[in-house]
Amino acid sequence: AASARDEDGESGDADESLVGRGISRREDAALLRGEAEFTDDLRAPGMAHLALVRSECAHGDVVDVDTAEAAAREDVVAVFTWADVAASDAPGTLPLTTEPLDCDPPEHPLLARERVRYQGQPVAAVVAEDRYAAADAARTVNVTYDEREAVVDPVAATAESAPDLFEAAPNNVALTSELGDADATDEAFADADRVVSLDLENNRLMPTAMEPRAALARWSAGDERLTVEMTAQGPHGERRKFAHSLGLAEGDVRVVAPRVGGGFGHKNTPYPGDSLAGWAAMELGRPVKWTATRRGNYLAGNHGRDHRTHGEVAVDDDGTIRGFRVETHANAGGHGLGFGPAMPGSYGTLLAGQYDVPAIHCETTVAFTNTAPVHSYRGAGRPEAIYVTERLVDAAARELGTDPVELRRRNQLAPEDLPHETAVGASYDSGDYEATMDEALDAVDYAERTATERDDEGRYVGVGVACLVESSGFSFESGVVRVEPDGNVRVYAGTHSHGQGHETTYAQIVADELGVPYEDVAVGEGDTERIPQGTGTFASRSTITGGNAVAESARDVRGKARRVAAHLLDADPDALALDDGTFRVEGAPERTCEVAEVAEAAYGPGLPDHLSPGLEATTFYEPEGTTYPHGTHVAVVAVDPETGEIEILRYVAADDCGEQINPTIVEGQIHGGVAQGIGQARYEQTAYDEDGSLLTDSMRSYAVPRAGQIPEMETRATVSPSPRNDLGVKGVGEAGTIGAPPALVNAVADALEPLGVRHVDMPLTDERVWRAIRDAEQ
Ligand code: MCN
Repeated sequence: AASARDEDGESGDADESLVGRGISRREDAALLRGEAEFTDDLRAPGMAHLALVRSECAHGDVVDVDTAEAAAREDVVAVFTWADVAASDAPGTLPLTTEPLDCDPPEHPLLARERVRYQGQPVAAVVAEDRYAAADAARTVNVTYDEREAVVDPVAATAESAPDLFEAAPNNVALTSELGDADATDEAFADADRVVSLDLENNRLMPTAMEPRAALARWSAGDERLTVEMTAQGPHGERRKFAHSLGLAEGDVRVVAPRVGGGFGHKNTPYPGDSLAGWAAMELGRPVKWTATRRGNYLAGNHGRDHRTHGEVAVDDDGTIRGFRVETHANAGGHGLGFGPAMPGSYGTLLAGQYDVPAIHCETTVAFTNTAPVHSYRGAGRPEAIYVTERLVDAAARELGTDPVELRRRNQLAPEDLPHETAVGASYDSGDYEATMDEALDAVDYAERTATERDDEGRYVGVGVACLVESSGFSFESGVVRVEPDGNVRVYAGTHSHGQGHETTYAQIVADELGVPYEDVAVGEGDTERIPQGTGTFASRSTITGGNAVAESARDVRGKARRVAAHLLDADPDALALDDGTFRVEGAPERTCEVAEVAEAAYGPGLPDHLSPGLEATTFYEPEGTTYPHGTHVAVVAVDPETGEIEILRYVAADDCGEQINPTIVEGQIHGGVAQGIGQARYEQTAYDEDGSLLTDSMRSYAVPRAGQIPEMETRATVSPSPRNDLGVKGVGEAGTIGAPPALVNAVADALEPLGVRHVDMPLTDERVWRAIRDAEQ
């Protein structure tokens, strides 16, 4: 990482560089002491509170919304229905984040028009003087529905007999996509010695951030501007959403995201609640706050995953993989939000995994159903893809009687094969996949392993390996570096940290690039008024895009600072070295000036004509191409054949995210991701009944793992710098959620192979595992 600052030889000493050091996160003290301000902590004079009346019916026509009792209650300011939104100047619908669809995009109204399509869809909004009055009044709103038949399963939804959600989308098909070469794949399958297939369900998940979604909207009638403080992963995207749904110019909306207590993908999508807070603030001329309840968040915050896949691998007897054929039905839910997990770019293009596979064909059908909209949850498409690949590779090895690791070795791309264009259009950049795999295998002494063992308690012990590739670095980001007149440095980026630690890592990058002390650099994100533009934080993109944007701005600022210092020191700019905030004239160490002096001069009078005032730079950075982090996760499990209970004995994650800005933060990201991956593999299952009622609408019924259910994990790292951006970095935020599910399912399949169990769908609850054992025995 030091290479980025070496172009003029200012810091040859990598040991002094901040990049690469695992310093503690500077944001944590305020978070741990409870001093950080979240949206719901904010108050505004005259603020009213908005509560949503959510539909309890998953599919039906709205016959009547009786608001009389609510409107008559003490402390209620107003009760709104779609008729009120329609009577205003606002369009009142949310934009779709992904186009084109196979059908005309069905609009998502802020409040249900004639029909509701998922349980939890907002039907009315109550605004009251306090939060409790709003919630109590919302309960008295009486909605009458003419119920329709519901469909919740994405395969069933596409059947002729299924009820249609939208006239414009026959058979509920929102989107179909095809990747790869069907003919070449057919040929590969015809020629191969064997075909191994699996039917896989990628279980539906509900992102569970500690903080539910919230917004505080203020309308300034004088200058007709809307300011919304809210839980956002990408404030500029939210600003676009408000402009679209409320009929405002983007420049007349300011979105500020203060501290945000976790996002995991579900605070990156347009929702009715926050737009309604904005709309109500404009209608009422007073600030309006909305904070989702946990149940509301579960009912209508976007869900993740939910794929049904038939996968096939064509393999020769010597273990050479000839092709993959994949057919997936993905659930879009009751309104399109973006279809993250089903988009070809994030799902199908990852299906080659780490392997040299000549032919791949993937067909995806995305179906509307009467369930909450499905969009991104940490990984959004990549965990689903790698799960398919790694389960198929494992199944092929078992079919051939080959060690699953040997089969992987045989087909893994070698460093000299990279860059490599896969049969589904991904262009891998760099990495030694086998070396990283060996790091993980060495940690569990894989080579010493004998055939499936039983432990002292008679439990079956299994080892599961999952090799992953991820895509990261999507789109552009803006970054501003400003040296204030007193020499302190402010950094702004269009990304948004809601737990990732950008305040620390961006400060490391800028302090290095600029040659100033780390303590002098402050990082700000999450304000559309301070930051020129932004794409936001998702898809492990921030370090590649935002990190490089602030690095480039810092380099520009340093160049300018050097010219100003040269003027002050009456020296040649090329004869200056900058370190720890001080410029020195080479060969004359007594001739120095501090960055603070340079800054004062840059803003003060007396600058020579060839220097313009100011010490600031803005960069719009777009990486040269996508980067592909990789890694291998290994799980060792023991399964009790009597009860189906699993114990994770070891979990090792070996990951490669290129140059690491902060190894401690990288490790923390992997820990968090693996915890969520274990949640998916073992506990979490979003359940609907056939009428579309969410059965898991609280943390009592939705099993997010507790700390005690997460084993100790061991991490290992290799470093393959990406040639596609200046810092040589790749993303790491999602590696854990990608690696853990296939590692665990492969481990359980390995443990239970002697019992004839071939596959168990996630979540691997005791009951499911026990049933799989019992069914195999019969
Ligand atoms: N990092 C690093 N060196 C690298 C790569 C990353 O030091 N080579 C550091 C980064 O500078 C940053 C962190 O690791 O501090 C994660 O960086 P990156 O991989 O760029 O991912 P993003 O910052 O874009 O974060 C997004 C990613 C996603 S997609 C989800 S979802 C997610 C996640 O990060 N949600 C999170 N991690 C989360 N962590 C917390 N605590 N809360 C969430 O909601």
